[in-house]
Amino acid sequence: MGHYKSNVRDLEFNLFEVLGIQDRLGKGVLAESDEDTARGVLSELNNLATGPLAESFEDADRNPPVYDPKTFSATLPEPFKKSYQQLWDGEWWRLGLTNKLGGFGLPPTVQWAASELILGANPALYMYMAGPNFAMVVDQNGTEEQQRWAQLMIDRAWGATMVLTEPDAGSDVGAGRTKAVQQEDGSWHIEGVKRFITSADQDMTENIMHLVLARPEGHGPGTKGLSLFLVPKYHFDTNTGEIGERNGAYVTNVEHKMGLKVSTTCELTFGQHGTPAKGWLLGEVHNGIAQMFQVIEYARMMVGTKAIATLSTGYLNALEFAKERVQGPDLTKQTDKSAPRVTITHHPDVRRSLMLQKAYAEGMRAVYLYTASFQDQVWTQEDPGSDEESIKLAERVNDLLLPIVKGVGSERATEQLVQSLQTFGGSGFLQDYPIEQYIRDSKIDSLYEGTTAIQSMDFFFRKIVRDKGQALTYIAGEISKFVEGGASEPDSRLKKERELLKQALDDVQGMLGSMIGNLTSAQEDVNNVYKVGQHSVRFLLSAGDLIVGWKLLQQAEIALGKLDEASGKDKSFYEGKVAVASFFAKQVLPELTARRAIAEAADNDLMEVDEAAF
Ligand code: ST9
Ligand code: FAD
Repeated sequence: MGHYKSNVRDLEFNLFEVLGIQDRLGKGVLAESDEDTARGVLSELNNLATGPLAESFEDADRNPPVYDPKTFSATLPEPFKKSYQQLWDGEWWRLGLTNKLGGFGLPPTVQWAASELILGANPALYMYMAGPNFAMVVDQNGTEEQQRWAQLMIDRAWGATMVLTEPDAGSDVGAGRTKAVQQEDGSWHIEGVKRFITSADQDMTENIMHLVLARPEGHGPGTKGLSLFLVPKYHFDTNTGEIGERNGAYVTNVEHKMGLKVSTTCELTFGQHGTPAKGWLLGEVHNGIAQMFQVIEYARMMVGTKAIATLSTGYLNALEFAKERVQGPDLTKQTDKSAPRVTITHHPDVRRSLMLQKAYAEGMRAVYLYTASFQDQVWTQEDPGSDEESIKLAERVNDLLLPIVKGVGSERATEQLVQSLQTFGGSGFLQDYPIEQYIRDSKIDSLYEGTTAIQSMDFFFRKIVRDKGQALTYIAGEISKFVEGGASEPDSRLKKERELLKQALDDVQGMLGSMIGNLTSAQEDVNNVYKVGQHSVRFLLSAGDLIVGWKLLQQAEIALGKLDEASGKDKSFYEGKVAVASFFAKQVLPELTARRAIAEAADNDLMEVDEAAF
């Protein structure tokens, strides 16, 4: 058995029993797909993921890529390349594409559910497969000529990268100094050094298209002065895609990392080795940061899904171990030294930890698929009763939820994977089990694509304040509807849990109220904005807990409706849904009241502490 334990049952529960996506299939751009197609995709990909894709996961960690400074090239381990070839040959790169570019005609909900399987089995494979998806952004923004290049990127299976970060420009992308100088033929010469660029070299594809942010000479400071350039590793015949001369973009280092080692993280140097690094302005318009954010939004969703996928397999591995591991007597018999020894699943603390792992794994899965359901509306441009307004709202809600998927997903995964390891006891510390690699491989998820602090500020300042609370009001309204839904059934099994959810909603709204108050008062005393900054991550995580609690309860309600008819594995599955929702409502949501009190008592003492006193 490979390391990867998928949860197709839960993916299908979300898609077909909670979100009802089958009603969306078979129409418009989804005309070619139905429920069987979607289930078939998950089943086929699950076989590939748990088998050939997972197979090279451990080997690629122990035998990471080798960089040769003489040729500026990175060589990947053979077993990993074999897995990649199988993924490519299965044409899974079509999954995220529009019909026009050869996609399968499946909506984002199914695309992301399927992506979870690849990301859980061997995430770097997915990242190396960025070419077709990045080509879609080139197609959407490019000139007619560049749209042809996009097709070549797909047809010839090229790799692709997103190139923003520099040594002095990480979170602060606008500090980038890489410059672009226009040439007489309309192309540009890129000059500068980028760092930490994922997949910037590998030996699996004949070419790599770098999507690079650089500042044209004379353009202003900050992100708005940046433009997006297409910079291929090799020049190519623009009709056939035939590879030509080497372009002057060279990988000058590959980093040695804590985890995710098979994913090359490269220093990429432009125009400093005797060959100019030629680039072409995307769409011939200077709108780089907005164009790059089309890639970033996709990548943030991907990173959150990756983290959640890893947490899920971490939890399922821990659960399997716990069911077998016998240690100590039942707590009720602790004074009886001859009492029979029990499996650790009998110990209350192990149960607490496993149930919390399950809550975040399944709760965050529900959140990312709920987020994808808004992407479905945008993708299909149609929904029952939808009009331009509701599509705009779907865009806003998707935008609001992205920092939760990415920021909360990665933070909770990191935290709970440590608990998965704890379930194994000392064995978890060994490389005999996959958890230590999961922890190392997924820690990056709270760092790249915008750290958690950046996600929290995006959530508060852009997705709530700048949005004038429109998307948030929609979500709060949906939660309230769910809470009130219980009023007609006063004896409902979830009565207490609904009340706890209502309190959690009040608490998150209270936190937000105090933060908005501090932001408003910053007009008189600018230092008050520090009070917002001190609590923005706490607020993001709390909003995440609220939405996880809500989604778990919604699932529990559906499960309760099915329990009477269910038997065998299904019965256990639905009972698990009710148990986890109730546990989370009772053991996690009440913490929000304390977090609200902390945010409401915000002061600036922290900001006055002398740096030397830290
Ligand atoms: C990185 C890559 O870390 C890691 C992994 C790579 C993996 C690659 C592969 C992944 C794909 C794989 C695909 C495989 C497919 C397989 C298919 C099979 C299934 N939303 O607030 P302002 C824009 S890369 C949208 O003033 P500052 C907007 O245009 C490095 N747009 O910002 C805005 O203008 P306006 C990642 C947004 O103060 C403009 O920016 N690095 C958003 O100038 C300026 O906005 C980072 O993520 C948004 N949320 O700059 C950097 N926000 O306002 C993190 C901004 O007029 N830092 N815009 O609309 C930040 O995000 C900063 O907040 C900042 C600040 C740079 C935006
Ligand atoms: P910094 O920005 O220096 O942040 C340091 C700390 O300060 C963080 O905790 C951060 O949260 C905090 N901080 C910074 N600014 C603020 C602020 N304004 N408010 C509050 N806190 C703040 N980049 C690419 O362009 N393409 C890639 O493909 C890519 N892949 C990567 C792969 C790996 C393995 C790694 C490690 C990085 C990759 N990156 C890539 C870069 C990545 O996106 C950055 O590392 C990330 O954006 C953070 O930037 P930084 O490392 O410079 O940290």
